Amino acid sequence: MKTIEPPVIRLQDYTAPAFLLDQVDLTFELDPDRTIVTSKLAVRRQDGNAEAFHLDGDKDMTLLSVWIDGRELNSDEYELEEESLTLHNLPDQFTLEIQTAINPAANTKLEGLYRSGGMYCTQCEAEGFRRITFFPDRPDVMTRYRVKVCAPVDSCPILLSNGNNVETGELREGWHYAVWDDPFPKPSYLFALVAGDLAMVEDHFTTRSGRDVTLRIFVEHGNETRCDHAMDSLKRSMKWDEDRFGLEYDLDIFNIVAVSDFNMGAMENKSLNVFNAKYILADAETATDSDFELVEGIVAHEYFHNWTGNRVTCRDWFQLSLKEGLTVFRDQEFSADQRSRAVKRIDDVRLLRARQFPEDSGPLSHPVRPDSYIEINNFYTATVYEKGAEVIRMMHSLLGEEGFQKGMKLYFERHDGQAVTCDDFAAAMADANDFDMSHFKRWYSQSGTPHVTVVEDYDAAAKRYTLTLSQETRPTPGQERKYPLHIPLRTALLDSNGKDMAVSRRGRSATEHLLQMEADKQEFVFEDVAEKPVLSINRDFTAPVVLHLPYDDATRAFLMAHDNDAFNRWEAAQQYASALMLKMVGEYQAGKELTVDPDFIAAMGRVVQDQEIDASFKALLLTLPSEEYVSEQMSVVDIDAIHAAREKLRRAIGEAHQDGFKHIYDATKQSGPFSNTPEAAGQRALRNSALAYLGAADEKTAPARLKDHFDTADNMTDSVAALRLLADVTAPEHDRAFDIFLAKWKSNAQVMDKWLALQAMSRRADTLMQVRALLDHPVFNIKNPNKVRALVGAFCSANPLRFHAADGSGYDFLAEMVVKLDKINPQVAARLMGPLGQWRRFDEDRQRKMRSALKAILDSGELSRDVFEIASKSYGE
Ligand code: B3K
Ligand code: ZN
Repeated sequence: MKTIEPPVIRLQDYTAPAFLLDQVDLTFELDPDRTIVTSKLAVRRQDGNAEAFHLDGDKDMTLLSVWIDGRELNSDEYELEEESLTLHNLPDQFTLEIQTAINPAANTKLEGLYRSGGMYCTQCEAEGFRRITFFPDRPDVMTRYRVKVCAPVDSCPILLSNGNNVETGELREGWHYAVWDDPFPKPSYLFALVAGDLAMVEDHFTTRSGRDVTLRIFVEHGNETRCDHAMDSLKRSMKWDEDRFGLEYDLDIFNIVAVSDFNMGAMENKSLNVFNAKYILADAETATDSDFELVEGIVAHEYFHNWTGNRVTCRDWFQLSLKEGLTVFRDQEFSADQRSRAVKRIDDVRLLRARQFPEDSGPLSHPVRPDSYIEINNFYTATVYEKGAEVIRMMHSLLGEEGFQKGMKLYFERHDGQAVTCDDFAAAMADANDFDMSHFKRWYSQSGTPHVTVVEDYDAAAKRYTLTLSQETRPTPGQERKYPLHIPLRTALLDSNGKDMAVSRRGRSATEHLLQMEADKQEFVFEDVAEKPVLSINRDFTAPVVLHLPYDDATRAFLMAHDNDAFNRWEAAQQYASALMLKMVGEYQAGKELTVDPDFIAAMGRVVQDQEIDASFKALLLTLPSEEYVSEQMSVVDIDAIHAAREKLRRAIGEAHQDGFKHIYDATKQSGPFSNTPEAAGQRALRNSALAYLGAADEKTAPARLKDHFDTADNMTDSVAALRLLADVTAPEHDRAFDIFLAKWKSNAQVMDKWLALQAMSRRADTLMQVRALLDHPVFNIKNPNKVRALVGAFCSANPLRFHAADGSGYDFLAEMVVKLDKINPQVAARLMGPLGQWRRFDEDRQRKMRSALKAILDSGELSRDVFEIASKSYGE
């Protein structure tokens, strides 16, 4: 390995900052190749023993001059290294001025100040501010910012930064400036600057205490009409945060800017959120229903950060989940309150299982609060975000809504304006409720997904039902020994009619009980249990665990039909289907004919016929577990077998219930203008699910049927549904539909991302060849993260059948792309590598090929910290 191993940063080494800042004044003279940044810091010694003041920097930045209290330092009066500037012999209080030159046009890492489509924008979280100026770039240094932005009027009529615009004016020939002052102290990662020629959409929101807030969304000219949904989502988020959390917005202005080149989804910079354009722009013609939901969820998420993240921030980056887990929980609750709660919960659990569970059982497994990292950008993970949100949700289940809100109130009373830790959050929850969180907090420090095994016993004579639960978490890297966790499980017992029985536990009679498991093995006794019950446990997925239940198929079918907890109804269907698919996998591997269980087909038939359930929930019940989910349950993944089993089952369901699906397809056709209400979206989801089953049932007529669906679609959801299925087909209809789509939408970046991804996810055998050809297509651009994720990301992460081709061609392709991308954008490159880290789960031949792809990356020359960390941890010993 040629890379010199970069240092490991550890939580246990944390020390408080030696110097604090009272004020920061920044001046930017914007120029594409040479922007001059002047920073003036009012510095105060915090630690009397501290000798040196350490400022972070970056090798892409040039230091021009350093001044202390008005005197310029000679170069022998400071230590300048590639990534730092250190000052010695300092007074207790002083003014430090630093001038740097940076090159936004050459910044392909998209961290710090960069150019995107002719505008200037910034991304500073986590450590991008140090690419703008030398600074104590750590979240526990909070201060007030005053920012002067200078630029030519014609190319940059719009000049934005955080806080309030307090001054504007003319400068030399053709130049102007704007001064922005942010009254709220903030860490450097929340700094933002945007300048360019942008169109603006404006609206207003009046807070409950009467503050009139101006809301503005800035987009490229021509996109003004595509902001309505984002603006509406913002206003609903502001109102919801007042109603549910009692939290109001705190400034007179809230700006959002949409940019085309962005590493992540969006960024919560104080009063100047910067978004990946993909998560702002949405209209009936170009956005799918899932796009509408994502825009709503992400706009809400960034807005909610204003309190959970900005007003109270993280002490250090190990505490990232303090703001992310909590804010994800808040955005999930917002979306649940806006649309179907059950459907939202199921979607969230599917995401957790698809992304977090594999992460937690693989080489990159880490606790919600990691203990160490090489590159913090690698820790914006499903564990920190989604499992972090589950940890907050469990606190909510344990304390109830009222108790949880009491905890939130105390958290803000104690910590507003501070940079704090996950322990501080848990302490506020504990103290406000007089609840002992000491055991529960292990969820923050222990990695891995607990497995809970359930054994039941019913004593008919005593009318007593006893559950014996045991928990086990398998070892993860760096954590050999695991301890029991505090696991809340909402539970009910169903009678033979499928109704929740009133049963007693510890003298309290109720139809639902929250079991709290704390030991490795524990008994839970229920009294007054009139008949042998059917267990419904972990309702609404109260705990993020894997359950091992003593159910047979008949019990699963019973719960699928009767459980009054919608989540567990869906879960029973999923478990029933997974068990069946695994059995079929066994048959496939033994070279036998695959047999389909008629009882399962009949159970699905009852779902098809059910008139009571709403359309979106029905569509979910009809969706078989993904190939990835089933893989998770196999000791050695056999993608071909899983694919064969799933296809066979889909065909059997489609054939058996053709009439029912035809009826659904016709009955759910909508007429009149497009509507994006949850009801209308539900109808579309159900109709497209019926379309898929009809196609599976009759492969001969499928291409024509799909092409007809495509031709008659009057919205993006239906067009994409048709293309997704046509993508797998080898027929003239395939090429025609993809060509028509390209011709119609080639100038729309968001739609072209879909066009690329749909082709990359095709199950056709020639997919990798197509993907390679698309790398040279004019709509592809390797410097644009959305395009890379749409083409390379979709192939490697969302097309297991072709990515895991037996000849290793998928692995070699990914290695080649990672090496190439690492030179351009390390964050994007590192994020593509996840699938290679799963090598231990595959057969020996694939293991060898996956590891050799990782080795090729490690041996390719100098690597970024980002790629080095993921590749070396994934490769293993
Ligand atoms: N906080 C940002 C993510 C920043 C990513 C830095 N690599 C978006 C969010 O979670 O809201
Ligand atoms: Zn966030």
